[in-house]
Order: sequence, then structure tokens, then C-alpha cells
Amino acid sequence: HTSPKNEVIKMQKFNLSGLSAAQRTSLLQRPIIKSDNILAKVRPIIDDVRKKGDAALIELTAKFDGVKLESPVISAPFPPEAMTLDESTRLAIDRAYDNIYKFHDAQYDRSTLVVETMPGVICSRFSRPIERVGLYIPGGTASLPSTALMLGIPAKVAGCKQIVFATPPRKDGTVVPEILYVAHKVGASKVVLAGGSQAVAALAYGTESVPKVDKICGPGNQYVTAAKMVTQNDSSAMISIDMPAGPSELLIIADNTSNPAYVASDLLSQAEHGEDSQVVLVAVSLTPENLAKIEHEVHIQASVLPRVSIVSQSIPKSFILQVNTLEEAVKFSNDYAPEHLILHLDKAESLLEKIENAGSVFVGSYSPESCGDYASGTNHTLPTYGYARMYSGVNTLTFLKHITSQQLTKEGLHKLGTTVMRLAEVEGLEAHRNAVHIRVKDIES
Ligand code: HSO
Ligand code: ZN
Repeated sequence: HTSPKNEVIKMQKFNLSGLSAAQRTSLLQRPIIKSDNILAKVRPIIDDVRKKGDAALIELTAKFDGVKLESPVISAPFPPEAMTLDESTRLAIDRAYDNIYKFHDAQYDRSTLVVETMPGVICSRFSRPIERVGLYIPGGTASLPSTALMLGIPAKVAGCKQIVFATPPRKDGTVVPEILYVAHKVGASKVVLAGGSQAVAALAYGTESVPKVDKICGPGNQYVTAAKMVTQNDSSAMISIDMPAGPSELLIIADNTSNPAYVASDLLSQAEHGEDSQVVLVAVSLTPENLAKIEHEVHIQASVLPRVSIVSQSIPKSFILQVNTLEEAVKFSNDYAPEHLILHLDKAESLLEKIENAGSVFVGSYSPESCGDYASGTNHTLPTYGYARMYSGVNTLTFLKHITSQQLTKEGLHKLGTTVMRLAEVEGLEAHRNAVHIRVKDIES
């Protein structure tokens, strides 16, 4: 394997001290996603699935995935022969499953929160699972059974009653056996064999064989993301989504103590996801020799990767930013709000308290992103494109909602009554005032 044009595979380089404010800002921005009027393409597909159901789904899967299916859905119990795996694969999935399950189960606080805000005024909060969820597992250049784990496990832990997977079929019309095995493990009731906006539409509106769901989660290409946005805004679909999604990304903070080969390996692990993947290296007062070592490693390791043609596109679009201090590095990272942040530093853990925006953090040189991608226990469905500023990654709460309740005793109502009546008066809502007054009168007499 060599890079297509036998060119050196290298990242762009900037020095923070030489940048204007505008240049710094432009480095923080993600490449604009060319939407190519994506909505105009997605809307007719959604309408089609909505109107013609399974027939449209079968037709669109034939058109986009090149497979003519008898039925667009497989229902549980799934045929064992369709999810038979070799032993090492099964053991690896089982180990990943256990770690992810443990971490997500610990996130679920099943207790009811009870607070007596005033004597006789008792407020509480408890959680309930979202009943029906649709989990999208992308096909594309790599099939990702790990995404099935990352979405299916928290849904199972939360107690969702109906878990429906959707994933594009393989050329022979079957589902990737690893994905089916995970669907089985998390207790999914159905797997929809479709991808793109047609899969999202089927989950949002339901078809003869696809159950309509309440929430759709999972990463996907621009068509999937656009369809999630469109259906989320359609009150007749009545669904919510996990988060807006963009290309995967990574920011590494490294210094002269970092191992250049490790740093390069992490940059490449993210860069191989797609030509649009963004990787950023923020180098803290790195010597020219150490910087050269990292660049050399990036090229050498990239050249022998099976996906060299992808990394030779994504790496040159990515950049190294040289800074003088750790504070500058952390400030840039917080402003960038990366999906993944790796701290390739001694005493990395002491830096965690300064991290304000990131999807998931990898602490120290023995914590490659790959471990979080697959099996440490954390989730890999994370906010991209700077949305780590206000979104969390998928977690157990993604599949729960909270219900609050209050109970007032006679004394509680008597005490709180004047407050509520006065505020109702201020708002000019006499019926509100009356609902309290009618009771308080009785209590006082
Ligand atoms: N890094 C990807 C997740 C993934 N990696 C799946 C390998 N398989 C986005 O977080
Ligand atoms: Zn990955």
C-alpha cells in the first residue's frame, strides 16, 4: 500500500503566536458541509415511505443499496445461523458489551428524588424509559457493529420496551451477523434492512412492518442527518432525535513528553473514518525535532494502512497548531469543543478540571481513542461539529425522561396559597387564583 500519488501525507501547520484573531477563529470552524440541496433530495424520499410504506422501502433499498428484498424487516427471534460468529469475535463483543453495560447501568439512578420545599409541599422526580426507540447503524465504507452496542446497550439499560435497529443490508440482502448478534443481546424486536433517509422515515412514521418509534438515535451520513431533522420538525411524526451529527473528529494535546508514534497512531485512527474526518494536534512548545518525529510517524504509519486513500484525503485537511503554553492549548481545545480529546501528557488527569467542552476525554498515553470507540465502557456516539458545547454524547439518560410530581397537604396548601394567589393575580389569571382560594376558604372556616 502506498499513498495514491506517493506524496508525503502530512498535516497543515500553524503557529498560534503568528495568527490573527480571525485566523484563529477560522481554525476553530469545521469545514462547511456541502449540503448540495440535500433537503430537496430527502423530502420526496420521506414522503414516499410515508405514503407507500414497505413497498417504497423495498423499492428505495433496491435503488440505493442494490438489493431486492422480500421483506424490509427481520423480527426476533433472529435465526441463529444469521448471527453465528467466530469465537474470538463473539468473545470480543461479549467483553465490550459487559464493560459498556456496566458503565451505562451505573449511570441510571433508579431512585425517586423527593424534596419537601416547604412544610407540607412535597416535590418529587422519577424516570421512565422512552417506550419505542429506533437505532440507526450506518453502513458505508465500514460497517460498525460497535455502534449497535453503543446505542443498544443504553436503550436496554433504560428499559425501552421496543428497540428497533435499522441498518443497510449487505449486497446479498442479509444483515451483518455481528449487528444481528448485538440486536439479539440487547433484546431488539426488529431489524429494518434499510439505510439513509428511507430508514429514518420508516422509523418516524412506521410502515406495515416497521413499528413507529418515539426517538431516533445514531450517527449517519448527510441524508440520515437531514431526515432526522425533517422528521423531528414534523409534528405528525412526533419523534425526537439524539443530536445533530457531523463528521467524526479528534483533538490531541501533546508536548515533548509525548510518544510521537502513539500520537501519530491516534491521529490516524480517527482520520481513517472518512475523507471528511478532522484531526487536530495542539503541540505545546514542541521542539522542532519532536514535531518532525510526529510528522514522520504520521506519514510512515499512514502509508501502510489499508485505508491509505482515505487518510491521504483527511490528513492534509487537518492541522497541527503550535502553542507556547498548556493554558493556550486548553483554551483552544475548549473553544474547538472536540468530539474526542486525547491528553498525551504527564499528569494528564490533573488537567480534567480545566476541560469545559468535549464529547469524551482520553487521559494519558495509554488511553487511545480506539478503546473508547469499542470497549472501555464509555459511549462513542458523541457530539461533533462543536456541538460538544451544549450536547452530551449518547448515554442512559438519552433513553429516559423524567416525570415530576407534587403533593400538598392541607397545611401545605394553606401556607403556599397566598403566594400562588398573588402570582395568579399578577398574571391576571383569575381561574388559577380561584382554584386555590376555593380550598383555602374551606380550610380557614
Ligand atoms: N470514532 C467513531 C466511532 C467508531 N470507531 C466506531 C470505530 N468504530 C466515532 O466516535
Ligand atoms: Zn473510531
